[in-house]
Amino acid sequence: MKRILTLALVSILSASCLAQQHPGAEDFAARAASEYNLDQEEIVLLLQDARFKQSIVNAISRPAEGKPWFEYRPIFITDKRIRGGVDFWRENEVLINQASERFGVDPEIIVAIIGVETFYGRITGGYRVLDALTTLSFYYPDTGNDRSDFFSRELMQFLLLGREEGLPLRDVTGSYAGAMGLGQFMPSSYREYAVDLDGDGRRDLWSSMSDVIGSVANYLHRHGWEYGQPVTYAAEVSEDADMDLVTRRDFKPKMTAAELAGGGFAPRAPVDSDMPAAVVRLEEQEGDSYWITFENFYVITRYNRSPLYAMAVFELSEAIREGFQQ
Ligand SMILES: [Ca+2]
Repeated sequence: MKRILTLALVSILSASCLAQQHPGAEDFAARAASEYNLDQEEIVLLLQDARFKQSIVNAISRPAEGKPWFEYRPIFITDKRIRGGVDFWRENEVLINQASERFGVDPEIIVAIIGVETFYGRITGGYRVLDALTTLSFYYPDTGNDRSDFFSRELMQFLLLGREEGLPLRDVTGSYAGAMGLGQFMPSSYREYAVDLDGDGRRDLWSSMSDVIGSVANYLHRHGWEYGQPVTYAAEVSEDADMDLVTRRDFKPKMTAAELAGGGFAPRAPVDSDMPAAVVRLEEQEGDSYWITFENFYVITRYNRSPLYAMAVFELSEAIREGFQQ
């Protein structure tokens, strides 16, 4: 009996020794209470259980999207990931068809997003989301682009998600940035776009394949996916092309295909001349390649802002579709 008491005491003591006070956490908890009617005391205790992780700071300081295209592409466009996508599609064909029809999103894009995000659920991230969002809210590294406000908002959304979905906030795991489940939804996206497609009353982005596939499709649908429309075509670039037309940040098409052709960037496949389009440059091993991108390309960048990401999803989707149709 005495031994058990001693053990209990030791574990209480070590728990309290481990309790961390994060800079700004008190204010955050007060805001959670005043703005969202969350229990302030509970949030304080929850945040004391959150751990600062140097590995998360390191990971956010060197994202894969900082690489040139020719180094980024081989991470995602592999035979294994293509075959995995074909298998995933075959295994979930009924659900994928359902989601594709209901939300008007091409099936190969749903498959490719899940493939790029988590290798079809094989790698969903081993960080506690609580640790990830706390670290990035209160200890964001000096990278010249302070995103701590973004992560602080996501931390708040995570708390609200816990209340709404009954998620065990101390146990939920995800990526180093706090993205969750097979489709890697950030808390705000989870709240806004996840769907309960299997109708069991919960939106489960880990173990309900129906909810996972439906949620990815709904996300793309809500951001404006156009079924059956092209994502991007390679561009033929004339010698006197106007390089100021190349898009660097916002991939929302602002010109027409005809205007871009007039500026020296012609798509290598026929498109309507009034089709909204943009031009994207990718860094190849030798020189650059140029791509005419359309609304659907922009929609993929709503999932991840990087044009490299959108191009990887597109290329993977094409390869998977070919494999699936064989
Ligand atoms: Ca469900």
